[in-house]
Amino acid sequence: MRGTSKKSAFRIIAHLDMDAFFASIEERDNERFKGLPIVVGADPEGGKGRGVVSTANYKAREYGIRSALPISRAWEYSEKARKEGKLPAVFLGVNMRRYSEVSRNIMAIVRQYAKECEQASVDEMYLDLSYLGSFEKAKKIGEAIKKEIRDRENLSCSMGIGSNKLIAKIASDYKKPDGLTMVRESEAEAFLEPMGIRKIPGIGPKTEAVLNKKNITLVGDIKKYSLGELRDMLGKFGAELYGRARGLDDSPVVEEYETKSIGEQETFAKDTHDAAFVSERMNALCNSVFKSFQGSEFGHFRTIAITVRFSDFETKSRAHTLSKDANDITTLEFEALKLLLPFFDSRENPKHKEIRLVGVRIEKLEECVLSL
Ligand code: TTP
Ligand code: MG
Repeated sequence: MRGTSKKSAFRIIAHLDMDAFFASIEERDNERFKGLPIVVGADPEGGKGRGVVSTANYKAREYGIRSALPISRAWEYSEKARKEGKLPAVFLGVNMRRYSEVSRNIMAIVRQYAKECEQASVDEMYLDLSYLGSFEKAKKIGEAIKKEIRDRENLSCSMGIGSNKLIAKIASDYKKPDGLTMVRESEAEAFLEPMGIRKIPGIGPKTEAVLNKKNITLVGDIKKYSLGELRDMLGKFGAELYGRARGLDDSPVVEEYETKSIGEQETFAKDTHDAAFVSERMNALCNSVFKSFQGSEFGHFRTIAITVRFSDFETKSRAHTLSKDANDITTLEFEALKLLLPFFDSRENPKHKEIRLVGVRIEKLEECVLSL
């Protein structure tokens, strides 16, 4: 959504992101893990595990362990460290229920400081602090929020303050952990120019490769190209990038209807082509998701989404939104299977790759409302 009327208005936006969120909670709650390298994610199974790292604390990051790394690799890095006489990492499973609870507490603290807040993920939030009228005041509020989170939750976060969401987000990542970076509008372009292009939200490995081919490695390099040239290179996103490289972003902080979803995924012990097996696992996941749904405060779902990861880690998601709300397992299983079937033939799997992981998720959840 683009706010046209807000385009030229003076704004102060803050972005807050918790530090090593899942791992910090584990470290906080378990005296015996204090100061140790911690990895939260799939079971490493002594190096044979096939899932990935959700996150690692900063101590474990010193070993090269980070989000989305195969857990087997994380295990290798930890073993290597151990052989060098360093502390091996503590590997822990994901306790999402607890992290969501902490997330809710933190978001409630943050919401006291601004009327307009937007939760962007489990551990990040944007706040519109324009009402304060000055960056100096915004910085004081930023410090107060950090202190309150520290005092009440015993966790650290990093914050960025800027003239829009784009700058605020990049600034919060600038000094991690426990940082506070403020970038005024007049400083924004100089702040961005020396950064690697991956710092711009929306530039992933594929876009990076396209841009690298043109010798574009820093944000400043993007500015050497015209709007038309960037559009030729990257289509619609090219036009978007033209603005982002200049620190422009007029998207408002929107108190969105929280996109709640319930989902699960499973990495197979062995990559497979076996359609019957994969369908059976998908059904089992549907049943498990349905149980969580029944135990939740929600009464209906509208969207069913599946994820399939191939042996080379290529990952595809497909979703279907129903024409009306549903609340039954049959619909869930049927729609999930319908989305899955094209992955067994050339429609979604033209190279006939083996499947490594499948997942299912229900979205657009609605709370039970009593109707008269
Ligand atoms: P992030 O904010 O990206 O990471 P982080 O909070 O662990 O570390 P940082 O200090 O760099 O902000 O993600 C928040 C949480 O989301 C993270 O603790 C775990 C989860 N997560 C995953 O499960 N998988 C992922 O690939 C990523 C990036 C995050
Ligand atoms: Mg974080």
